[in-house]
Amino acid sequence: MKTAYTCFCTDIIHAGHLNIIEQAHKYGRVVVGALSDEALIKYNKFPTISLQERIKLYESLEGVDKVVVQNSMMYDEVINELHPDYVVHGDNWKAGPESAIRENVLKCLASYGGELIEVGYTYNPEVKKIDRQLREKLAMPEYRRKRLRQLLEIRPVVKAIEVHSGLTGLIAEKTVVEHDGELDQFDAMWISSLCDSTAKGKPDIELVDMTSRFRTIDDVTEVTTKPIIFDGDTGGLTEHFVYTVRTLEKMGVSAIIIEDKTGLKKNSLFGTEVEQTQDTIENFSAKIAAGKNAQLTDDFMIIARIESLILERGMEDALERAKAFVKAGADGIMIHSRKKDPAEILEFCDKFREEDKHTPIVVVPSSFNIITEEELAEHGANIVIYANQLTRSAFPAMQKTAEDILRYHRAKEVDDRLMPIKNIITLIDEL
Ligand code: SPV
Ligand code: MG
Repeated sequence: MKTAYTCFCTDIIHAGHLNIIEQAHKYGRVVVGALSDEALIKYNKFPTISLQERIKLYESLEGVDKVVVQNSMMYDEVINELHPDYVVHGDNWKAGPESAIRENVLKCLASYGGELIEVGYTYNPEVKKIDRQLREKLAMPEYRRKRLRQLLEIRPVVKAIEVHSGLTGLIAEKTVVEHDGELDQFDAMWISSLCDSTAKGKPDIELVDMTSRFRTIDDVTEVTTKPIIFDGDTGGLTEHFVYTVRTLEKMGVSAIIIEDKTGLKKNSLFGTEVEQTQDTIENFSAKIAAGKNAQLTDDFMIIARIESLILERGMEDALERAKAFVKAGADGIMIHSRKKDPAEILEFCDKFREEDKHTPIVVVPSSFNIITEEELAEHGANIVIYANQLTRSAFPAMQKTAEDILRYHRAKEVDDRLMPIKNIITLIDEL
């Protein structure tokens, strides 16, 4: 009896999957691979049911003989183990980053004479509707909010990128690349106060009020499903902060990061060039505790950001604060630096981890951009935020286009570097 293998990465079975099983059944006994949580996430699909539930779901389908776990989106391991005579897949993976998976399957099968069977992908209105329902479920506040904590359990390092609008949200949501034989994508979004303010043409001094910041969150949540980490600046007055926590929770935001500064906040990357005042440990601990007391769910995280290295107050001060803020209830610590050399960040991570093995550490490698996510994770960092790169890449591109149109009195000269309108439209979902 020959074996036909197919891999599923879905929480809901629709006609398309049933068709693949039916086709596979014509070739032999059907083995279905259930993609592991970690592999699913890398593939830009977040599970809404557990792996065990997915296995049970696939086992219950008529025509399925066996279900195995596939631990990587690439097929090497599973094909080496099963040596299926056939791999059956929908024909919707010939273009885009998924074509790397197809290439991988073809290479594995060629090594022993296995065959790839491609089945016309069913994309009828019912399938479309189920796809949409799954996305909508992920976009709902109760699912989105807990997703950051789930990712911290699953991912070796959670990668967040700055967003400040629906469009940048879509870039964070949809960008997937094939690299080193793997697909990769961002896990979360960072609503930076710097970039949110910059997008509104305002300085990053807590001038853009919370109502306006919430409006940005609305624009982002409207078109995305990934979890949000909100840059809450100083958190403002404690009496106001508790309301901010409640609102963010309701909106489905996963975490707020507040920094231990007081008075007129300026962007940290100015360091000691501008006057900035660090809050006392007592005051800031009280703010954290009040926020934790106000939140309604266990999902939401309040992360304390320590400015001691930015303000050149020393490593000991940073570590003392970290310890105190965790004691006050902080769910994570963000340590920031504006040095190009990551040494002080790594020293902080190593020393903090000597005493605290679990509290998540967040880092923002804008200045110390030489270091990789993997190296940061080796020193105990759990979340890496790319805090401003989308804004910083868009701004000079727009400026140059404006200058060149003025220079040439027409737009022809700039056209080569513009995205065709058709491509912009493909980014935006139509219902
Ligand atoms: C932001 O992105 O707004 C931040 C990070 O707070 S930084 O600009 O590096 O201070
Ligand atoms: Mg900020």
